[in-house]
Amino acid sequence: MPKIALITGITGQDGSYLTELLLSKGYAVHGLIRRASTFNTQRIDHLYQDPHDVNTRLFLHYGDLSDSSRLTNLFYQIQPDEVYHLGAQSHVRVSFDMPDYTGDVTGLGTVRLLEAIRKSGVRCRLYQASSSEMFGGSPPPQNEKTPFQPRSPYAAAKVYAHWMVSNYREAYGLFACNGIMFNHESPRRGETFVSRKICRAVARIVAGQQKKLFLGNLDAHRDWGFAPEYVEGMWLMLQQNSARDLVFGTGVAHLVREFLEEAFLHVNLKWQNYVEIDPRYFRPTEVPLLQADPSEAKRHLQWQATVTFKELVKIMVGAELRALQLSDARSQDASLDARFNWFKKP
Ligand code: NAP
Ligand code: F7E
Repeated sequence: MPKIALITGITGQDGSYLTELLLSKGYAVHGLIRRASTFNTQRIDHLYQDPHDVNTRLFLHYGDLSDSSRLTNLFYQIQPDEVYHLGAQSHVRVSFDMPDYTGDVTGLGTVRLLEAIRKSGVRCRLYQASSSEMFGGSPPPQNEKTPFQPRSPYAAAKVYAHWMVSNYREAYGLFACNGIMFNHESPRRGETFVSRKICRAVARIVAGQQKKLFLGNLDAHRDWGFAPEYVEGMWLMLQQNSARDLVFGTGVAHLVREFLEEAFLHVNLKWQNYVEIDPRYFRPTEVPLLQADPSEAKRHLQWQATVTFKELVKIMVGAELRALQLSDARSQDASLDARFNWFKKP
């Protein structure tokens, strides 16, 4: 019998890569999707399988993290062996506009999921998507012992989710892990996160479709890695003999300004000629410097990020240029193909 996985947030960046990873390992994958008036499954459309086919291993279920009874019913119905909880209102800037909603979905949504596991009595392992944002104002490098100092409604909601998962592990013996992941990006990143916003703008400027790029704070440091490597870390956490929380990152931090510089260099343009600062993208409280100490993940899982900052920017700018047919589809990086042969290239 194949192992059964349930993924919340399957339509997101990480959910799509994780689905590919688990399908490649022979899992049956069930995903929670939100009902929307427009299609929201673009990131997993290439994985679609006809539900009438007996060999189908990907199943999608309507549901929402705000709906407890639906979550509980899905556990009875699916009986998963492994649960990957990735669903969230994940945008930090937006969380200042929608603190109530963010607390409900990102914080309480996790509690609803934990309760669904407990009430249904299904014996499963749980991965929960904690975030480096929880470290907020704590000085770098940040690791499993670093105190949390959340600086946004998003980060505060994640801290709540994190501690609730720890509590259910202690109180009810649930095999539950928090992966404290630093920023990870890819060509499938949401268009309003800074990495994708910059790379998309570079291609559109080259194509003559955009003249200016409006950004906020260029002086924050982030530890940016490549998303497919991070979903491998999620899977590894649930294959261990015991549950523990771990930090995932590259260990190297760069300024937003450096990301800009690197992305525009790929097309031989000076970013200073195109970028303007728009205060609407500033956050009421910013997190100045996130840099992981991922040594515990290496020790316990032999997990290590291998894609460098320069490679990441190259992958992302390259994907945007190809999407606008500004470079040859065959220009895909061959070494990347060899290293990540389990996922289908965007
Ligand atoms: P993402 O692309 O924003 O995806 C979020 C997913 O959650 C989407 O599938 C979204 O559905 C779903 N979702 C949102 N509200 C929901 C609700 N009320 N009910 C059910 N599903 C809902 O995020 P990501 O980058 O893949 O990140 C995955 C998880 O890791 C998130 O929890 C994020 O907070 C966390 N995280 C991310 C990073 C990172 O750098 N990427 C780092 C640390 C932690 P729709 O597609 O319908 O919107
Ligand atoms: O911002 C600055 C911004 O929105 C990065 C989420 O996945 O990672 C992500 O959160 C930096 C910040 O990511 C713009 O102020 C400047 O300093 O790409 P971001 P994030 O806030 O770090 C963590 C780990 C998560 O858990 C989250 O879910 O870039 N910045 N100008 C800008 N940011 C955005 N979005 N847009 C700008 O125009």
